[in-house]
Amino acid sequence: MPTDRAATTALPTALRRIVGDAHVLTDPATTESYRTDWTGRWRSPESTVVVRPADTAQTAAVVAACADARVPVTPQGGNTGLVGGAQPSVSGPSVILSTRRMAGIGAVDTADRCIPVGAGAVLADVRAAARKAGLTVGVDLAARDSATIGGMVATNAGGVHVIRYGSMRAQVLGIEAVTAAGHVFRRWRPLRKDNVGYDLPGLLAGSEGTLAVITAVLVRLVVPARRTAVAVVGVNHVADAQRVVAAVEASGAPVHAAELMTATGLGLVGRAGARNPLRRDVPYAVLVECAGTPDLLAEVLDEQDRVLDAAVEPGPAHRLWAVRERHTEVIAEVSQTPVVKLDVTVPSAAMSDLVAGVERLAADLPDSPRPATPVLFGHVGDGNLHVNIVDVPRGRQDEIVDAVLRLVDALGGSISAEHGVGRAKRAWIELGRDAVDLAMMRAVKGALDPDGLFNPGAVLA
Ligand code: FAD
Ligand code: 2HG
Ligand code: ZN
Repeated sequence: MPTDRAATTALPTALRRIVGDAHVLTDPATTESYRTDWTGRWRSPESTVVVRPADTAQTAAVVAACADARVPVTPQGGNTGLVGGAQPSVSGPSVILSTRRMAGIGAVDTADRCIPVGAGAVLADVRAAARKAGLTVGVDLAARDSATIGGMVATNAGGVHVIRYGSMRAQVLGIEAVTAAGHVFRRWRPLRKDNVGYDLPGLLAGSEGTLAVITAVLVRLVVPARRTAVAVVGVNHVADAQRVVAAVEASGAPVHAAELMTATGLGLVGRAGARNPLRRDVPYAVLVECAGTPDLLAEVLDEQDRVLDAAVEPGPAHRLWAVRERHTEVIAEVSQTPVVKLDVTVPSAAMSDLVAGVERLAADLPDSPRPATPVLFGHVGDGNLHVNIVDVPRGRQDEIVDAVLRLVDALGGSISAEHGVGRAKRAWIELGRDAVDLAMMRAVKGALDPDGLFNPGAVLA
């Protein structure tokens, strides 16, 4: 969207009138944390203005003011996204609309099992509120102390319990959002069934700030299992990890999580203080959480001849979970170059080929400054693997991303399982989405945001 210079100079003044002086940030030192993403790889220009509306009405007024000034708006929640989606990259003036002040959490509706929250409410706080009513949110992830519900809906976040409860889209019972025209769109009924026309809330889920600013969500809640058991199980092969998960499922115990780790990842997090609970070194480990008792889970594992070793505990088993959850943070700390971070799914039968293929590709890279090392982990029960490669030489990063994503496509997978496309994967969107599909997506974008106000440069070029 072309910008009118006179209007953009006046924009901060107009925004201050809407949200108050304290909530329009222009000083680059103050805006730094909003302008840099979690990985440190994506940075917005210093000229980016941050505006922090308090509620939906202010958000609508901010969007209208930005539209008048022809200045693009990038919504931002907790800024924990891993694909650069919350960092405007446009060279001209642009605005980050932070939702963090819209963090209100309403009363739990126990009859219809849901909770109304502002888009800026942080997942951990919403989970805590639900827990007081004996309920929980079906989605959980390691960034729970910062990730916002609005950001999680906007990315259709996955996390560790997708295998049990589905991803964030499935947790949306109602939604409120500000459109590019500055209108407030609201579907807000706690209904499990509602088939009147198109699923617009479902469309906004996963739209990554390109179609509307989500201001509030009516989040579905679920009844947590009364008892859970967690095991970290050592195996020789990826296929054996999949067999272990299938065996637990076949036992009738609902599986709540199934997370793959490798010897490399276990070694890294172990050196950072999260000790491998297994008594021997193993090539792969799978963390399985299921409803039931540790005795029942141990019984199932005892019957599996592929199991090399296992540590079983009653849930929540924080010690076992820490080994899995610390991967992202530890990987970021150890790499001497920006981590190549991909998030892909393949059909279950292709998972072993994916792992072997990534290891081959990394081995072909030059050992500079150190050998490039793949650290693979993730939600194996959903076919979702997080491909992280540390110490990839700076000049070879795009090449390895391209090779891995083409491998994923060739294996019939998806180049974005749960983190989204953002800016990081925009150049590869044609892999896995054909011309008709892309044309329909562009038509949706054109209809809902004809002037390209929201998050230009993310998702679609
Ligand atoms: P942000 O990073 O602020 O924004 C993400 C995207 O959503 C951007 O495109 C932004 O424009 C848009 N957006 C944000 N808020 C709104 C809004 N209100 N309206 C419209 N658009 C909006 N992700 C997973 O899926 N599964 C995981 O298991 C997982 N684990 C993680 C663990 C760690 C340690 C970290 C750092 C990240 C992890 N993530 C995971 C990624 C991240 O936490 C999720 O993508 C999360 O949903 C982002 O929420 P956020 O509030 O931080 O959004
Ligand atoms: C997880 O499952 C997140 O922990 C982050 O999706 C994955 O760091 C990553 O690549
Ligand atoms: Zn994940």
